[in-house]
Amino acid sequence: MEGLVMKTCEGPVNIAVIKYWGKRNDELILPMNDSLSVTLHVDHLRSRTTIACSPVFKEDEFWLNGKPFPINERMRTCIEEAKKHISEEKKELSKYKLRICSENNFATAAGLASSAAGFACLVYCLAQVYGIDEKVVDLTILARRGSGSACRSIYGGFVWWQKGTSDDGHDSKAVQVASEARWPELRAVILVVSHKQKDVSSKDGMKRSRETSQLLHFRSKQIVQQRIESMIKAINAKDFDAFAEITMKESNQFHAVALDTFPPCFYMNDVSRNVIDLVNKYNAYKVDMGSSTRYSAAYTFDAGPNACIYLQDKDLSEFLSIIVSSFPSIEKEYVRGLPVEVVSSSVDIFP
Ligand code: 2P0
Repeated sequence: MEGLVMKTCEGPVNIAVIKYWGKRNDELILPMNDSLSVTLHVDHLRSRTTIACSPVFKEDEFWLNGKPFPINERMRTCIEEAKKHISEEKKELSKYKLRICSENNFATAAGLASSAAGFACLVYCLAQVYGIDEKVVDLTILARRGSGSACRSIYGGFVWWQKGTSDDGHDSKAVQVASEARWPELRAVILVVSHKQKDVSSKDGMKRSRETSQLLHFRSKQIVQQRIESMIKAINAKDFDAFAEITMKESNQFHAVALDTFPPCFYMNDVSRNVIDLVNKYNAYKVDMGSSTRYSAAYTFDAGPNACIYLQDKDLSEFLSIIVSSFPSIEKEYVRGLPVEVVSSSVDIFP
């Protein structure tokens, strides 16, 4: 097709160990507090997006997982913001319509960071199509306009989203704290407890929490910054005890905020709570067996019932065998990669 430009990109999922919850500006997606995450290996949980751009296209069109969808407001913002930074030699393309085709290889909107991978991928792909110079334009800021957590999926490894203090959001961006090579023994096990979409979206849940949860305001002012500093120290020192304790306390506090929200948001279910119990028992068992660390595994849950368990390579096969015997219906896929070995179930434990 004459004048056709086409690019395909992949975007990884990230799982926060310091949680983002609550915006100070809904339109610009400016968070109330900093957050920090680990980016999972792109070969496993990922979005893949192809963008085609041609003078013959009559309108912008979008397909997600093979079905047509209207282009929503946040996608429109990313496209318009990307066009502002189009390179001189690609200027002509800004007049052409786009066809955007995305697919996720994991449960969309079930608390598995689908919007993070999706928008990071969309923005990265737009940057390729439009020849945006990444040295000049911070793609994390563009991705943030699609979905807050997406800014952290622009980088691999350990990524810190700094909330910034400006009103226009120019300093609300993500930076890499350390690459995946910093801690190659770290693994993540993803347990897909349910593929169901969550009842309350993150966007609506956050808004409700900001309006009703005193705990959210206390946490964002008094607790998060200290935890960010401790977490960065833990990552740099590869201190699994510190990493695990902060990760679990953050998950607990985020879900406490969800319960403190009025009416409350319930993101975990009974299986999620069983997973927490199992991780605690596993940690106690390892101490009994003479482990030199207090923790051998750390759970974290986002806005859904699915679990992410961080642990180190040496404990992976033992932990997996316990998971398999405790949750016999779970199916597993193993993927080697950085910085995590992801194991996800492809079935609902309790559909
Ligand atoms: C996080 N979550 O830090 C937290 C933990 C869920 C719980 O980021 O409205 O989908 O698009 O900015 O990014 C989910 O929030 O929300 C999220 P928007 P997003 O990963």
